[in-house]
Amino acid sequence: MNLERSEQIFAAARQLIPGGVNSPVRAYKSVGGTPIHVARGAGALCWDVDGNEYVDLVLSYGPLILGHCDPRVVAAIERTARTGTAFGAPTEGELLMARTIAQRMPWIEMVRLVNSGTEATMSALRLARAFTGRELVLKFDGNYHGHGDSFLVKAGSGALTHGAPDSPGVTRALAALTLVADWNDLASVERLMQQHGRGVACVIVEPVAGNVGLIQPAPGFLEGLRRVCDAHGALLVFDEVMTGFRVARGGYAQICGVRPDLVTLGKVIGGGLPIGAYGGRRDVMSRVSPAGDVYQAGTLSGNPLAVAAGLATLAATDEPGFYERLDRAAARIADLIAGAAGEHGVPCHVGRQGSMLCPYFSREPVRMLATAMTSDRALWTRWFHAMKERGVLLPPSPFEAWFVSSAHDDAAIERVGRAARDAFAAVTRPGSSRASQG
Ligand code: HOZ
Repeated sequence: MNLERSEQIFAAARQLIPGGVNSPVRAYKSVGGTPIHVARGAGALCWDVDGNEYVDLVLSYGPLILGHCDPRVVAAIERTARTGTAFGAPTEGELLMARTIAQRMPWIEMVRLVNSGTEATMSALRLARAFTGRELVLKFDGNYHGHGDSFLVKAGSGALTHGAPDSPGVTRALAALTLVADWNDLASVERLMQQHGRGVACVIVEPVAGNVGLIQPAPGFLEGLRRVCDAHGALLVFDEVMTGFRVARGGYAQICGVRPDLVTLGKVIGGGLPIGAYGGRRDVMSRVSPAGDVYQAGTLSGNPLAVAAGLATLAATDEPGFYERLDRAAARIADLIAGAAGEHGVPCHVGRQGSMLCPYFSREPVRMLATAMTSDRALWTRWFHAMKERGVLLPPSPFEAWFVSSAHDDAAIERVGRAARDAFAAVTRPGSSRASQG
């Protein structure tokens, strides 16, 4: 496939931008080859600067639940841009967004808009520390809560992909305040809480693990976290930056029925523009400045364009049957991938929650990080390139979830299925390994 223009841009970008990318998950460092440079997207498709067309299952890592350039979102952005892009003063849109979030997630009684998921989790942690008067945070191995210092300890996503789950630059003193338990293993949490519970401000968790591929919580795991937090006086924070308004109208908390004290959001609520939010119990959120004393601020927080794009996106997800249709589309993709793998003798389990999914090339179903790591990474890498060559764009890591949008129609889904069959055939053909590496 011709990637000449992408290669030229990438070569120049590497001189000016670390690794040539503005977020490590976009790099092809762990899979080899040149990241495609995208020229444009429409619906389920995108095109690179060399004119290659792809069915897009990256979808900006989650925000684009309606696909690229949904006309309702584009119209909202255009309309809003004509009235001004930022004011440093409150706008009515922010109230509408807060109301929309609180209506769909009634456990969010107050909410503060920020600019990214990272900001949301950092701010939630500061608030939990202030509210409880405690300093420790308990997180899970392989969960990723953005790049705040306290969370870059045994982190997933790009940190795991690129082999730096504990980032240099995080001070030892701060890292010592982060306890790490095994996700989906309540006993590991109970052990840590028995020892340190009186000092733990909050337990923060991805209710569905989406940064080590895609793993569903075991029955009772999240309920158990609620119980343990209550027993030790710690707050329970659900990081729903990925799952919020994506896996259900009310995020994963709606599905599991566990009521978190705080929730962090991002991605879908901005419809593809930068945004984040944290919210939850009124007594806790009332501590946020200027209502309370916990300082947190932002020049572009609640940005009118991001809010308009997010509101238009959320309104579209209100159509009857929206999430059911999305679920069916993702289920079909999961079936096609698993079926194609089976036809070619590749052991494969597809983790899926609604429109987020990830195939593991492993013999056992994946329940936690340790089993995710048993997925055949070398085979996955070859298959990733084979899929790209057949016009399907996947995240360049076996530890990133794929995303499906409402624009992924039957034609796009069947293209993914055909590509998967051909790609498995190519990578399992004797002597294929060199040919299919990008
Ligand atoms: N939060 C995203 C999913 N792992 C990653 C996005 C990024 O780091 O650029």
